[in-house]
Amino acid sequence: DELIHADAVEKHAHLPNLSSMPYLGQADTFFERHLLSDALVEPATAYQRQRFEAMARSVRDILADRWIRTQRTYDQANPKRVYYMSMEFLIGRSMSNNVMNLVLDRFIENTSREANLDWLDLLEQEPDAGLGNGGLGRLAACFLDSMASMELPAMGYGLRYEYGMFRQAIEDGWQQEQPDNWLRRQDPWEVSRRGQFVEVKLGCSFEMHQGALTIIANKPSTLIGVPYDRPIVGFGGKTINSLRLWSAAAPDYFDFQEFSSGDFVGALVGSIAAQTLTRVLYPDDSTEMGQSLRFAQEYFLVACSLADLLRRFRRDNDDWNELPNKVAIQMNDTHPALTVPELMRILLDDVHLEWDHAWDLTQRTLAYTNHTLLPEALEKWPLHYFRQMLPRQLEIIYEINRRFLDDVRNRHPGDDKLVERVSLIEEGHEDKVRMAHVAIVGSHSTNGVAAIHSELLRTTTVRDFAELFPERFNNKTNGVTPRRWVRLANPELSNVISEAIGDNWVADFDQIGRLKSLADDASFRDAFLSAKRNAKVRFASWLKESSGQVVDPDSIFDCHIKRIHEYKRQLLNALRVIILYSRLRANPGMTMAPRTFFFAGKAAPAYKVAKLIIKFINNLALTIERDPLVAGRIKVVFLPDYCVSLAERLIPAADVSNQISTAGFEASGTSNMKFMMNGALTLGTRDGATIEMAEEAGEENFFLFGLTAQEVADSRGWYNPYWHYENDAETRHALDLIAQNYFSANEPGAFSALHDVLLKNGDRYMHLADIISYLNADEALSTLYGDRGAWARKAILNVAGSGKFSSDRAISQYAEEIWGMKPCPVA
Ligand code: GPQ
Repeated sequence: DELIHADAVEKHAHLPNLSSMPYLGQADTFFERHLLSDALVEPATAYQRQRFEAMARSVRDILADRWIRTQRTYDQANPKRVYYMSMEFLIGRSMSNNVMNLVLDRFIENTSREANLDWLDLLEQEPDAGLGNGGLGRLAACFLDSMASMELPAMGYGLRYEYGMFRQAIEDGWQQEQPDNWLRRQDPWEVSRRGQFVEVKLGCSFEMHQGALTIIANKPSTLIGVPYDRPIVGFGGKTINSLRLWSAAAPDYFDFQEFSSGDFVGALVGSIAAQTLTRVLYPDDSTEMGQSLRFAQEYFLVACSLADLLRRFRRDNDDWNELPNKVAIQMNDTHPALTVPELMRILLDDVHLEWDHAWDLTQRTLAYTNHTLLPEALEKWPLHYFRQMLPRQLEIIYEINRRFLDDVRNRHPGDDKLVERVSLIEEGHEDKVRMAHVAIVGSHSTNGVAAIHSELLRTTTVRDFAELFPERFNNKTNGVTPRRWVRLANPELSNVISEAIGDNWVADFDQIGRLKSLADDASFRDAFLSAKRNAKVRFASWLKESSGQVVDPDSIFDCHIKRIHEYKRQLLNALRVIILYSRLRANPGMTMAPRTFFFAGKAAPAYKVAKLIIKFINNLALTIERDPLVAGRIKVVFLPDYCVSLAERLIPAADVSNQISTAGFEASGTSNMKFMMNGALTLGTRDGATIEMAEEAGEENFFLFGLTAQEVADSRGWYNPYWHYENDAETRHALDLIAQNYFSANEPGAFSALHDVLLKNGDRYMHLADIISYLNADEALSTLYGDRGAWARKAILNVAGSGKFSSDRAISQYAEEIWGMKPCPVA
């Protein structure tokens, strides 16, 4: 049982010795008490889910003292605090992560033995907390881990969606969305703090009409935000921060007017509408989204969080000038950008500061992270949403804009075009507020999430702003936590690493660079390869058990797992597979290492092309499966319901990581980093953080291909997919197979829309331009696979070069360069 190491506490001698705590001696009684008094069952007859809850409660008991002590330390020291505001926190499961960070291996071992528990099976009882769509939400979760591990006084603010990201089922190849009612059973980690509720005043009301939440414009109402806290355990269990999630509720008092008019039931039923606001996460990722309820959710997050953090600030400080010295607010994309007008509203209307004073404090407190260059993903909210729901905040935005544009006119007299471009308001047949402009103008820092992304942000997307305020722009390349993504997800590889360089790399990931000198060490290579092979065997047996699918652990595990999006080019990967398949069919005697191509990812429910891509990959899988000519040589597997726990299983088993977005479109990517840390080789374009990864590992250890961002931009005007179709026989053959219904014999025409995307509609993401170089890189990679020593060497150099991509590094740069913060260790 790899998760249980009897010697773990000794190995982590530099961490606090939790095993000296008195209750660890009676672990089983601890656990049994929860079964008896919370679930009222006899331990012997308890269901596995009840055991999970009792175990989680036991772990919470252990961390409770430290959690309270962390808060007390902050209250006494009154340090500068950072608030990470995000509409998404994709945290996944908490049990094993908390156990790891608390170094409770021995406690778990004792309890499991004495209570006769199957620990690994118990872990499966916990649903993923899927409160996010993809990279942006997972980044927020990794950042929380790093902030706590680095002892920063930090708090995450988000929404407590009752329904997280939908569950994806595949039926007849098509994605079906199923609700993810993850809170159906009480979550053992969260603590409700009803006493700390806040009030949110809105210019509108909510009513239910035919089962749907409806906004009633210009009828002011009050909502209640109830906070639910989740512990964020820093590595070693020294610091335990909170993630505070808001749940919407109606005020406890009735609407007296309706009550006195006799409509007792009506007044109560009305309150159901309010509670519906935080019911569900919008399942859109980097796509257009304009629902007014989403707008209301965003305001609700901002209003609750600001009320809460300012109440705390006022408790500990009496001078409002201290605000930027005591509070940093990081806005995770523009989703919480209403923080700008809301903070201004409070400082003007409630605190009664002068405009300039309020504006100075606002700008110095706020900072903004941009996560995309895709124009359709930049939020713009119709003015009438503001008029209906937030009239005062709109007035404030107008005034911010008036002053800002006056300043621009002063600095650039006569440049009306510039004024039009930078205005916070976009005029058109429907006027809109440009939220990215609000965020940039209202804050002191705007950062991108990888070097190339920050550069393109400065030189293209918001170039005018970078010229007006150059000092505000900076880069913070993303990172991921090596605790969850290596130590926890890949215990066997972790042990191989620790045997070689000690275990300090878990907390100080720069140490991983020491593996470099072992890349040529034959016995280390062997240990490394054997850990990798065992991870593949484990994945294969999990897959067989959970779905019946059989994959060969001796084939190359080639992975492409992320949201389905045209710019991420799952279609390019599919074209590669079709061409390799065609080569094999044409020449069955050719030598080629056996391959398994894994795809996984969800499509936004309204994104038709993305859903069709899923169907296409599934049909491709079936066609290949049914072809005896290629049996045992290539296989395509679409893994349904991609989520954090699936990533934790697959990434350790991956040989090849596909990071193949059209250059210039993927802001950073973060799964690319997880693959690298787990010893996969990257087949990728020069995009996002992949560029920096190759720099760190050495380009000779990477498999880069395709147009650069510059080349993509330069050829935009004349690019013609038909040229590639006509001039490359393999490309043409692949497209013809699609057109001839080779993959849709029983569904003629099913994929004509995809054929159109690639040819008739101009191939916006330039798939065809990159096919040949993709295949060349692929061939170099699959040939290398035959030379196990050479493969191991490159893979080890990749792991060794991944030090920069720890979220600890990213967070220390945010803390130093944006927040101006220092650690506040817990006594
Ligand atoms: N990202 Cl705008 C999302 O996951 N969702 C979004 O709505 C937007 C961006 C991603 C982005 O596509 C990746 O390249 C980044 O690595 C990730 O954010 C974190 O920065």
